[in-house]
Amino acid sequence: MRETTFTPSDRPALLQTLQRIADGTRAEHGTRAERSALLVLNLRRFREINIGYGHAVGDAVLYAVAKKIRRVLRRNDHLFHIGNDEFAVLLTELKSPQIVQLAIEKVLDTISGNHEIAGHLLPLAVVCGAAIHPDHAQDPQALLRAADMALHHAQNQNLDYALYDDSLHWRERQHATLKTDLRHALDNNELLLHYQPQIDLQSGGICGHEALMRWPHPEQGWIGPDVFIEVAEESDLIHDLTFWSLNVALREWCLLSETDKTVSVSVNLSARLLDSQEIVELVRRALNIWGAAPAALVLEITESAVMANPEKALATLNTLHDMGIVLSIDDFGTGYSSLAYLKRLPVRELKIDKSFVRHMAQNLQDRQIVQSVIDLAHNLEMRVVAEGIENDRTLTMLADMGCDYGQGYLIARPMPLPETLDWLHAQRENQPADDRLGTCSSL
Ligand code: G
Ligand code: G
Ligand code: MN
Repeated sequence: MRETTFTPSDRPALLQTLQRIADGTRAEHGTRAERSALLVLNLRRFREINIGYGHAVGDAVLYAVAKKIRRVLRRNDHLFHIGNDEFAVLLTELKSPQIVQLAIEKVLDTISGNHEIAGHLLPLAVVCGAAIHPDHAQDPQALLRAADMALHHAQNQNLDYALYDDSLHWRERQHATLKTDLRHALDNNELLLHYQPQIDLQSGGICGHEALMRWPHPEQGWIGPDVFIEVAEESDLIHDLTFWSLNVALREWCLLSETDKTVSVSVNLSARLLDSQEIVELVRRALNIWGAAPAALVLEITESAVMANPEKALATLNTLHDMGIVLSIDDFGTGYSSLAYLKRLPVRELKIDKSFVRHMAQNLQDRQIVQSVIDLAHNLEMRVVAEGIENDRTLTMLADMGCDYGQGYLIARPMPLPETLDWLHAQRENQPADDRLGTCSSL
């Protein structure tokens, strides 16, 4: 087995070994070929260790990890240090592909946990991607790429490990194409914001609009944000996309709020943006460009985005709150909120997820959950928005239950800007100011 050195120089050695195996398989053509598996391992949070404890401790961690991995390998397996915080393990002469999973679990088990290294107790973990030769790829570069793809998949999906399969290749290609198209769409201003109005359930007045991104793709038709936001989140594109949406929403807010400057515009923020303060700068710049009042802007974040990294999210949200921006927790009830954090968050608004609202008129349990969220929000001095209102009974019920604001297909679907302006105009024409709710419920 090769000695592990801590310079990223073992990649050529890995490729050479893979080549030998590929040649051997070809020589054996016709007989039953032995399988090999390539595992690519990435040490989680190694950067933080290096920054927090210094490079000497970082190196000691790499030595310790290599030693531990080697201890669980068989005599014919190989270990390589192929990058800063990356190792590769080559398992040879596999009797069956099922053994790969057991081997991966053995390697992960030996690393994950607290280890005393260089006088520090350090929590370690690795994430692994694996591909099998010759099943997934024949030549060394392709096999390494397949294992890398599996690793990325595991990292994106928050898994401990992933084994390559053909759908990953397909997904990766789809994503790569979509990413290029999205970049192009952004540069050529082909994206749009649609708006869905929110009404005050007590007075019936219009209180805001949620901006929802839409992408009319030239070949694939309309692509929804649930698809392309994920693509954007895999790179820095999410920053540009967010800056774009903030700018467009604030520019168009001037039109949406023409007759009433207390009307707000809500923009959805990706979870990925809460981990750093960069979003603060984007928001500040957009507000400056359009001279908009911070209080007109509502930023929606999902509860799972906050809970993924509560301390960092809290720091970012506090800064945004101090700027005067209204923060809102979206899809409330679908994540795992810690009430201890909820209490500490500088949040002014809770949005009850539509999955509780849509059927609440027929479902007692949903109704009870909705009432509990309304009470929780009010006790924490937050206002509460019900989304997914689809029928009159739900609208009336929510008003009676003390819910502040409502949004849903009954009131209006998300609409392009011109349609939204027409809708606003029609609302003003048709409704006496004191009877908006009545008219709304007959929409
Ligand atoms: O509008 P639609 O139902 O297709 O939205 C699907 C999901 O995409 C929703 O969860 C919504 O919050 C999210 N979404 C819509 N527009 C944006 C946006 O501009 N940025 C982000 N991050 N998410 C958005
Ligand atoms: O995750 P978020 O709450 O941002 O998602 C908002 C999405 O919910 C909008 O894009 C819209 O398409 C969808 N939506 C809005 N109102 C309704 C509704 O009344 N019923 C349903 N099923 N979906 C709605
Ligand atoms: Mn939303």
